[in-house]
Amino acid sequence: MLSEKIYRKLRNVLSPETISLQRANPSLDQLLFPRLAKIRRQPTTLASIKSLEEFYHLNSLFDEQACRINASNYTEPETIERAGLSLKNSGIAVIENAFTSEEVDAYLDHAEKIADFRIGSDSVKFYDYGARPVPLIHDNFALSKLINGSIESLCKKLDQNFSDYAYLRETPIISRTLPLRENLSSAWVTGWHVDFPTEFKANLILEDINIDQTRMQAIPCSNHLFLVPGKHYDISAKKRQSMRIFNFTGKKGTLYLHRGVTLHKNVPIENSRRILWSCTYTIEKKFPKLSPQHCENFTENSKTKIDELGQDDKSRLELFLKHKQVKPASKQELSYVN
Ligand SMILES: O=C(O)CCC(=O)C(=O)O
Ligand SMILES: [Fe+2]
Repeated sequence: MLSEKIYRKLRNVLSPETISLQRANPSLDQLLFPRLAKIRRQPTTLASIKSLEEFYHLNSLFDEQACRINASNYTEPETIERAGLSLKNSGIAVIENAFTSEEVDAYLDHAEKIADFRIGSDSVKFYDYGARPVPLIHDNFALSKLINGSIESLCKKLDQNFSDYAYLRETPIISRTLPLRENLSSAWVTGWHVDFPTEFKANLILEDINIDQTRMQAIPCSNHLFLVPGKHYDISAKKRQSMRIFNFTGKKGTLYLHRGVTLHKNVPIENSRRILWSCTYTIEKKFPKLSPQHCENFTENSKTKIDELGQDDKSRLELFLKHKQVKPASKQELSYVN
């Protein structure tokens, strides 16, 4: 027990929780975080891990056109193919006009009633998720082909034998972000970080986001680096100027995706509110992050809809439908870094 403690202390000295990206040592980190290194070697988690120099080069070649895909210009399979490719190359993808304004309004209507979520409410939390999840019966986003198709397309590109699913890992939420002076200090997400390596996040913009508003940023092609979840990677102002940084802006109905291995952060603008539908997906069933209460809420009144789903969509919902049999993962199990 003691040796474990000492090891962690030593590891923290060698690989601090806050480190400049330029000083990150991926080779050493692969030795210090063997569990993470093993997961990153899975074919669907990465293609190959690149050095910082190789990454800077890829980043300089980043093509914003390939990343912002206007769904109105393509068939659905074409959009999915492009999004899968963009996720592979740069770790991010944006699908404009993924959903119509009417579809978004219909969802918000239910959200106001069911989640007791009022866009204009004056909660002081940085993130506010409303009182309860909106059931699947009113949610046409969670199982949309644009999301699971794009993730599964990426996985097939990384591993031609891939035949699994993009499972919903958590209950979809409406996430309202409202940076205020008094909640900024607790907002860990405002530092550059990566999420779980096998996780994918889908966000749907429910209210237009402009460049001068609270938004997410990501570093294109950082998915090729070996970065450790739970750390903050500082990037100096000077370095930022020479790097391509992507801003997740867009009109209502724009969908954006990022891989857990992609470096990203929130850019908080005081008093500038952002409203998203948001959900995480996983390609492995091992790590559901579900509360039994949220599973009940999400599947409430939705039996007919679930019964009518095809077998593939039923599988994508498996973690919810079988949640009573699934033992919730412990904090330790949920961490990839131990
Ligand atoms: O709020 C944001 O823009 C960043 C959120 C984030 O870190 C995430 O979705 O993983
Ligand atoms: Fe994150």
